[in-house]
Amino acid sequence: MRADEYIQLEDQYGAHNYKPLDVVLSRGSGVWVWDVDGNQYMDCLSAYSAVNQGHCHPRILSAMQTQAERLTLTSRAFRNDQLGLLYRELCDLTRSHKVLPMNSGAEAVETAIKAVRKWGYLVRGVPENKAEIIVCADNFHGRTITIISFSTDPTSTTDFGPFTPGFRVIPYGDAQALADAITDNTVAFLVEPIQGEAGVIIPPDGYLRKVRRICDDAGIALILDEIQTGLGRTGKLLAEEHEGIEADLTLIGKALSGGFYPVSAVLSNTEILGVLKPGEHGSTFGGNPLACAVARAALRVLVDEGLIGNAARMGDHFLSRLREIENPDIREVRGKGLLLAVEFHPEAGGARQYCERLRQAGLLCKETHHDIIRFAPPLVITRDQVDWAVDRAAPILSA
Ligand code: IF1
Repeated sequence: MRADEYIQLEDQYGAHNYKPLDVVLSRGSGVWVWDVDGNQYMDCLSAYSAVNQGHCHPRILSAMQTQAERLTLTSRAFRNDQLGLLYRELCDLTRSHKVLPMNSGAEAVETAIKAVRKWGYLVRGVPENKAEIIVCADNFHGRTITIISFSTDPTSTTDFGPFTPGFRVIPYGDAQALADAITDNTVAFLVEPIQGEAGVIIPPDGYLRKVRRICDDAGIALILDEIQTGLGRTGKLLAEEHEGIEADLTLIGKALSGGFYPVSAVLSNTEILGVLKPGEHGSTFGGNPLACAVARAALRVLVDEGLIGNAARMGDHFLSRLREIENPDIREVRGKGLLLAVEFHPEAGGARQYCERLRQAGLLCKETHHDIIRFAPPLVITRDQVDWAVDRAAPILSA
């Protein structure tokens, strides 16, 4: 079939809840993907940081194939020989005490919301149904009704009401606003260390340290959503490490499977996840042996292949080269590790036009919030590949 035939099928039979670039991909390896016509592209989105280990990583593929031939799904009504091993390896790697495995990132967020609410009622004595969670404007934590209930993006919320109560929105990056918003019914603060979807919004230095201290002083839980910033993306295993803090609940997903399988998890100290008793929460596929085997391999690849340090080094190089681009239409070039963004002034006509031209040059990028292009290649990228990317992007971003 030709590319236009694949596109026609998607448009005819699929809901139009996305507006993708009209590139029909059929193969991937490392930082590269190929379309059905054999054209090669560098993937500068990494499936929104789910393919940090590079496309179709052979070690993860092998782990998936081996496990798939042995045992894929048992439900949590029984135990399996992969879950405990993943728990221990995740806790050792992240200095966590407890893990609750789920599938999508949104399910991890929902799990954290349920856990901190219950913890608030049982441990902090918050009156029933009065628990409040503080979140930030311009957040992105997923697409479920409860999660969009605290979104400030009309595209995510319009015509989807009624919404779940119990959330309070404050400005991102403003620690004093957090302190001012806490009430006796507050149980947690949920925040991204860097706001990905909002356009790689990096908070002021020290923000997370201040937030950690405010949560400690008020006795509320700090929930860090590291579903996009975690697992090496910002040049540390977890973005919280840039400020030397530890969250009470840490949410991970996406690259936890290297893009092979939906796997997410809530990492926590014992006290908070410990409030959940048998039968109170779960999921058919949560913690299944195939997901666990894939996740164990994905974590091993991150560590064994030095992808975290590589993300820091290649990110610095990528950022410094992008900052050499001279174009008065560019408002800012920013990033941490390999989570980078180029923001244009609104008068420049939007980032989509650049993404279309970057695609013609062999780079697959995605615009966000109209004026921002995200550059987030797989963490396996080499210096030569960064130079390959910028050599092609610079003339386009300069014009
Ligand atoms: C889409 C955005 C990114 C996330 C953070 C939780 C989740 C996500 C920080 C939920 C998911 C994905 C969702 C995907 C596109 C992508 C995205 F553009 F939507 F906002 F990355 F920025 N926390 N982000 O980034 O995880 O349930 O999707 O597994 O909805 O189109 P999920």
